[in-house]
Amino acid sequence: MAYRMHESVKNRLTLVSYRLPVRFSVAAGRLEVKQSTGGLATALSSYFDEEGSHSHELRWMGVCDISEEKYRSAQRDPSAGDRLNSLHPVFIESRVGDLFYNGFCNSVLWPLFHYFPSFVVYDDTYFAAYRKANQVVADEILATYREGDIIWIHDYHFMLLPGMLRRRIPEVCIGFFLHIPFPSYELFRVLPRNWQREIMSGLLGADVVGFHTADYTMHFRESLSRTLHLKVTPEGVPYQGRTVRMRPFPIGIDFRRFSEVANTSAVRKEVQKIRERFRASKLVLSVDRLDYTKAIVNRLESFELFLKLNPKYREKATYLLLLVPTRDSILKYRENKLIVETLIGRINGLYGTLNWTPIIYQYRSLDFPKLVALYGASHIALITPLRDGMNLVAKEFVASRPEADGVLILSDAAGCANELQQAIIVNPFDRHEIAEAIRLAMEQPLEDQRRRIQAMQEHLHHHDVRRWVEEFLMSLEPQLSP
Ligand code: GDG
Repeated sequence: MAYRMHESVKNRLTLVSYRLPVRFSVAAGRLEVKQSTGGLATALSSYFDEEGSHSHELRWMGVCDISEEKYRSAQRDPSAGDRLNSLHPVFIESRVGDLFYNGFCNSVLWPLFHYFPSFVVYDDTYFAAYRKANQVVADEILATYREGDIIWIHDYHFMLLPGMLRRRIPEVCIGFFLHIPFPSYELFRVLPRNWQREIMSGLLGADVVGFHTADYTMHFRESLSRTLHLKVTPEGVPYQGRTVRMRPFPIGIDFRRFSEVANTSAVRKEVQKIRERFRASKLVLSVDRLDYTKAIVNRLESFELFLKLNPKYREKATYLLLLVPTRDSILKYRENKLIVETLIGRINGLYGTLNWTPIIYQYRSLDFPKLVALYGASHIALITPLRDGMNLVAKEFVASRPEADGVLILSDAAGCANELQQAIIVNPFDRHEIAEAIRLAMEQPLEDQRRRIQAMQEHLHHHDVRRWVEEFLMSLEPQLSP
């Protein structure tokens, strides 16, 4: 991979995230490498895949999808050498890995930080595995550490890691970024006290802790003062002889890539094809992992309410529901899938006609140009999570509109609602408000659409993923030795 780094940062950079930007598998003894989907991998790969200086070294550490034995014994394609060399897979023993990822990460932290405390599963073995997995990654970093390295840790999987590294290398430069919301203390306090304290002191091992929004930063500050009784100043938190800084860094997308791909003749043709196929009706689109935080049931019921209250739009609006498979080894996810699929069947049975299926449902992921074509072909993007750290899909839809038409309906509980204020902003719990927003979007005059989409495009163009990476890395500069 030809990675580029901010010019002023010369030191080697280690990114740490749960997933690597690629997924490995082995077929007929050969190592196969596929691009990962998912918000973080998409955003960071866009930036670091760019051509640029090779004088800086970058490596990306993440948990390997396959066992160490499989990985090491598989044959490699020699032409993939460079790309593979900058990736540093870490191997976690499968039982620990399961309790860590499906257990503590996705059955405790994920539901709690997204305000679903009743979905949290309490199990002491989960936290022990979380600690162990963080330690495995810490050991790997420590074993390969070079003086001056910058370590940029991503997301809720590794909140203990900054503290583990700091204890062993007091002068190490560490940034931490949380991609999901940091909840109000009223939620955080639900965790056993010793877990609260361990997580907080783990995060304080970093020099800079970043969040998507000012609200998440504020919640974190409050939880710090309530759990560790620290004095939080506007500059940061004095802790063990250092000052830990914290602030919002809203993530951007690769705006240029979306707007350019949306303008290619292949994608334009595909858009045309989809529009012709749905000539009689306007398309309402949503793209999500099939996760309960995305409130797909609520959204389907809102679409149904829209059809019920506005009979003139029957056969004139089609909802394209694209759901990406995710975490299906967790019971809550399997239950949610069943509920969603039953509901789709009921609504289609009730309202569908020989000429029209109200909801078209796909449960798979698409390749990038197909996704951009769907963004371009749809009239409305309906993005209504109950909680979402940022939500990149909303930004990608806006970036993929070459004619600056279309309408974005957006939940006020998505981090990006702070930035995309020209969207129709809704309360994701309120089905009536969402149904009414769909009606308004169907009727929004073209000049109004253009004014709103253009303003949002301008914002996204100036606050893209490059700027996000650079601002975060620059915030670490005071910590770097000259
Ligand atoms: C976490 C936070 C935060 C989706 N379907 C396909 C596909 N995607 C890509 C989209 C987008 C990404 O996946 C999803 O991004 P999100 O932001 O919605 O969500 P998470 O993965 O949950 O990420 C989130 C994010 O981190 C970044 O900080 O915004 O709040 O939860 O980029 O394009 N890509 C392709 N085919 C698909 O079918 N190629």
